[in-house]
Amino acid sequence: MSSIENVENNPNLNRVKTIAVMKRVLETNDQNAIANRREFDAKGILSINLMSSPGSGKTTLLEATAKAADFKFAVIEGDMETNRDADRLAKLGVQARQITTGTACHLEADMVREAMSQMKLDGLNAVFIENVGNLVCPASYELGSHINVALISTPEGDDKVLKYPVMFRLVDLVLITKVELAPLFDFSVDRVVSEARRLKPEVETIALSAKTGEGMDRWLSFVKSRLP
Ligand SMILES: Nc1nc2c(ncn2[C@@H]2O[C@H](COP(=O)(O)OP(=O)(O)O)[C@@H](O)[C@H]2O)c(=O)[nH]1
Ligand SMILES: [Mg+2]
Repeated sequence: MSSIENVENNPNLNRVKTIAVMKRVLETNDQNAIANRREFDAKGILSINLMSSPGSGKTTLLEATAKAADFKFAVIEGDMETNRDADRLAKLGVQARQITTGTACHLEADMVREAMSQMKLDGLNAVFIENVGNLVCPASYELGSHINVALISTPEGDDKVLKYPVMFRLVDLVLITKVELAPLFDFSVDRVVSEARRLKPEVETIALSAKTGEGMDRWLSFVKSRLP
């Protein structure tokens, strides 16, 4: 093997190269996130990034929010494939733009930027961004949102917070969803609240059910209290 091939196949060097590329990707993402935030600010819009495992109730929460909210909002939906979530919100008269990420397990700020450019943002009070469902990758990509929210549903189990510390250190609010099912899943709301506070003492927590309506008033008050 020539010395050039030796260098190119060196696993340590490849790791360094990968890290350098990732650093550039994240720096570019941060620039786009700053531009998104500036646009939200200029238009007086609160933007909220919803992150969770698939199926923990992000879209159902947005549907319930659409039925109860007295502020104007639009939704940016992130999924790897299909327009299903945007269609669910559009049915309720909410302006909803779907982003399909293909293979990516998270939204990036330039995807959100592109969606924003296709939306009517004037006159809105809030934009909810439903991230691709998982508790890992979305935590590494700023979108320009003012508030980051993690949802954890009772069927997922009450042990998840400390398993995904990067996510739970990032978020401003933890929503415990499907709370009416907590007894069925031996789910301790107190455990989740105390573990979330262990990672981030100032984090807010709300337990709610989009199906029974329990806790929805606290969620709506939380959002309204942060509108510009
Ligand atoms: N029992 C119950 N089911 C819920 C609640 N919220 C959502 N679901 C159900 O959970 C499933 C996944 O919800 P969805 O909103 O699509 O989750 P997403 O993937 O996080 O957007 C659906 O079958 C919903 O009907 C809730 O508060 N209580
Ligand atoms: Mg969804």
